[in-house]
Amino acid sequence: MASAAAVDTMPDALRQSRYHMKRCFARLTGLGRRLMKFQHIKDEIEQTIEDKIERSKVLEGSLGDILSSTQEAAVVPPYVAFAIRHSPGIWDYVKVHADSLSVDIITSTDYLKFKETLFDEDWAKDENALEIDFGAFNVGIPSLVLPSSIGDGLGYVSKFMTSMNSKGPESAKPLVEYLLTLDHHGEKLMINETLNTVGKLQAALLIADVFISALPKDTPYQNFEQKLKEWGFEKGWGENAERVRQTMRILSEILQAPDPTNMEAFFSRVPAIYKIVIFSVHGYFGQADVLGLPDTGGQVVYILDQVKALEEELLLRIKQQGLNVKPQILVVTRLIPDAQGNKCNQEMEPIANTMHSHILRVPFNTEKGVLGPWVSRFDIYPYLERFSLDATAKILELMEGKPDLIIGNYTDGNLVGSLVASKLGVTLGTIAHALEKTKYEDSDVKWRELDPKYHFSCQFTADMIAMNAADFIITSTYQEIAGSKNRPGQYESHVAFTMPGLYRVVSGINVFDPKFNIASPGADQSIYFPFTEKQKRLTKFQPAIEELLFSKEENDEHIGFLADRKKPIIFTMARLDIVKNITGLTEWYGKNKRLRNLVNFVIVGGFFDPSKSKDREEMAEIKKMHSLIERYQLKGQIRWIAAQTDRYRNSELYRCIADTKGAFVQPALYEAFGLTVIEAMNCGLPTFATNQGGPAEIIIDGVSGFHIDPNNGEESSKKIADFFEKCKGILDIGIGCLKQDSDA
Ligand code: UDP
Ligand code: LCN
Repeated sequence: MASAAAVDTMPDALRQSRYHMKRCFARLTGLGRRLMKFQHIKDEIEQTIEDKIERSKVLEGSLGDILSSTQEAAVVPPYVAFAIRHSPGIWDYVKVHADSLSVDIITSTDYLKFKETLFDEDWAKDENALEIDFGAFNVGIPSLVLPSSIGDGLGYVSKFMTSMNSKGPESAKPLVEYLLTLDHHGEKLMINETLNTVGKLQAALLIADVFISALPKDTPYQNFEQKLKEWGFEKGWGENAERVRQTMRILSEILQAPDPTNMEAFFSRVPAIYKIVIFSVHGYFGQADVLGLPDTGGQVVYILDQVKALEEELLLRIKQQGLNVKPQILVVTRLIPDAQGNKCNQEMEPIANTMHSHILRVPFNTEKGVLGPWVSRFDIYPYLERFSLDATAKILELMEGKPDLIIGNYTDGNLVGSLVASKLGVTLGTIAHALEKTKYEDSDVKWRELDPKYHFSCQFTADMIAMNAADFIITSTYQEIAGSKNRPGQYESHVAFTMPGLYRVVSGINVFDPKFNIASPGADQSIYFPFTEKQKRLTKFQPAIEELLFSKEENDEHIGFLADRKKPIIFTMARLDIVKNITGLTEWYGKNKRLRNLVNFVIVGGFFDPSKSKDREEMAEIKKMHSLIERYQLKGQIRWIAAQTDRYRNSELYRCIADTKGAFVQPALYEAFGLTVIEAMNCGLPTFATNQGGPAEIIIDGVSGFHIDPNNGEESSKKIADFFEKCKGILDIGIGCLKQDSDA
């Protein structure tokens, strides 16, 4: 979506500051062909117009607004092309001639071509270069307009359906037709062919209402089932008279004069889903001894939490609607024959605290047989098509038919989900929480350079196929879809982008599509509760945690030691991915003497021996950790603990850190959501978390925690040190007062 109005003022604004602007543009083009980010452009302008007053005069008004909304600029002398983002999801592209300062509003396609010339000029000029336009398939699909409504798809769809059903008596016909399709194993639900028109349904609902109103509210459905059947009603309206009457009233009101609240309420009662398949393919997907292993973190925790919640919800709805159906949920993942002492080599595993949910593991079959070892999520693509076929066969067998809903998670699960859903003709929901594209700067235009390591050409293609195939997309936050004021969202970065030499995406996804819905993950409150709830504390873990944190010896589980155990602890826990930036935090700590004097530092993550890891990034990070501990002489102040796999013990670890009056720090270069942030906060730890990604939306800076800038370690470590200094000051005053009291 673009707003040409804002850039319409650009020619005038440039004209008014012609002298300074000509110098600025000469400076930009003087640098030669390049891609520049906002900060870089700002620095150049500041250096050109040295005088502060002059500079602010020039940058006041619309020119300043436009420049501050610029995400990047492609410099191809004598032109500079700007990608301007006015607000989430709203972009304009303009091309300015550096000498004449003439301004042309250009299309996203032209902007991408301009950008491509910086990387592969021949391809940029090639008329046959592959161009992808998913937008072309969206004609006629209703779309939101307001950036503030992005992510509230359900609310919008309810309103849209309300308006569609308000166009006269026959406009509810599709609703009647939909109800007629409902059945379970061939048994009709809600209505049968007797009620095949809006008029007949309305009349029958009236009669039924009079009849049911006369019954005691708790009369079981079976007692009046026969009567309702005579009028054309089938099972599914409710378990007793009260519930049936409510459901019928809601529908009668919709047929009389639809409104979004009733629309949503009615559809939440329609029995349509009993069997769900969730694809979460990569990593070690298990319930024990897997967390902290490469590629195995929040996604596993999140899916297992969701399965429990989904099963509870299914059971409740089935009961409330008066049906006698068993739900079934299968989490389908990869079977890893070379599992490292966990259950990832078992085909079926019941999911704890559920009755009808299982993990189903299907191996990666290749021409050479079943693949044994774990495979990084970046290298997984060659196996997925075959996996989809094998998984489909197994699912059909176990479910004795098709599932009612397929959910994908992360790129690989979403791609498999889209293949299986399209083959079986089943509704598809996708979840990503971590699209890789925004984690690595310019990962699209630099795809050639990054492909040997990350295979982004496959990953971004898979992401776009899945997100466009999805009937709905669940995101963790608003920022995941459309970012914040200054930073584009993860999905938004797929709107228009290019991989020079491969293909150009002129319309990859529409962030205003109502398929986007925000439903944030939570932390299991029965595990992650505040350290102050003494009676609930998991004291059985405390001796082991004491050893883990404070014993002086180094072994396979911990290295380093804490010489002064009275100091508070700053704590971090993550997989040792580069993006998690644990080495960054170690370096900030190493460099900041004040912080080192105030607090100890405890890390949980990875292994100590790089040769034990099969993950490229983890190996590099392990080596870096050792060299930082050496360079900054951290022993005595740092405790590095290997990845921990027990969620219960980890929750007590957070609380033990809180006992030391410590804090949690999440320093990621980019974090999609960040489960550790909410786990730590639930345990009562003051939390400092990256301002790049989900945590920026989870935490209100200075109110519920603190934002830190992973790209400015000095400022971030100062912020942490200031906090502890302030706390120490308050504590010293408190101790002073207590002493005075006792002296008196
Ligand atoms: N975790 C763990 N042991 C570790 C590292 C992480 O149990 O050594 C858990 C952590 O408590 C959280 C999840 O793994 O539940 C990590 O989720 P997050 O969203 O923070 O990051 P992700 O790993 O998904 O990128
Ligand atoms: C993936 C991530 O990268 C994390 O930021 C999330 O917290 C996790 O999934 C669960 O949603």
